[in-house]
Amino acid sequence: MGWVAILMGSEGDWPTMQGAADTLALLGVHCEVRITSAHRTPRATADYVADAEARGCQAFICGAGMAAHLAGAVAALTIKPVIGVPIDSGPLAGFDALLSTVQMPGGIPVATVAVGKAGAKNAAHLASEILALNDPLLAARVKADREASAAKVGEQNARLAQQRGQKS
Ligand code: RP5
Repeated sequence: MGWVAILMGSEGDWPTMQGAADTLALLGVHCEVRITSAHRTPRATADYVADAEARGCQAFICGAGMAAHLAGAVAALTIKPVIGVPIDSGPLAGFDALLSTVQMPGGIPVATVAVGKAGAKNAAHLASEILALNDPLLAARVKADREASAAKVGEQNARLAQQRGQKS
């Protein structure tokens, strides 16, 4: 079965990126997590991408803040899907990271998700959906997770209706 690499530029990104690891675990997708920087450790980043690809990595999730070039640098090195998570770690609250991650030149795509924790979670969902294209058991788990998420909304609606004494 394929697996996913979660990369981030600094240990300060982990509280955000942990959501991606937790979501992959929930969906039964194996992942490796590494701190590696496009700017501070460019050669180690390139070496890791080559090694991960050789070991069967199917998608890369890259989180970075500020001048967030990690996802783009990884995308330049692989034709596996790369998902970028902009992180709000700098004084510009993630807007800098969003633009740095999303504004890739044509031909080198980075699938960019929302800034911060929702983005990290969605990166894991998107990676799982990509792997599920060739894995029916994973596809069933992804579908079950969607259904559980919808059921939660239904429960919230019923609870609110009960509090307000109205029909749900
Ligand atoms: C980026 O710069 C990292 O992804 C991090 O979000 C930000 C700040 O890193 P530190 O200076 O805190 O290590 O490269």
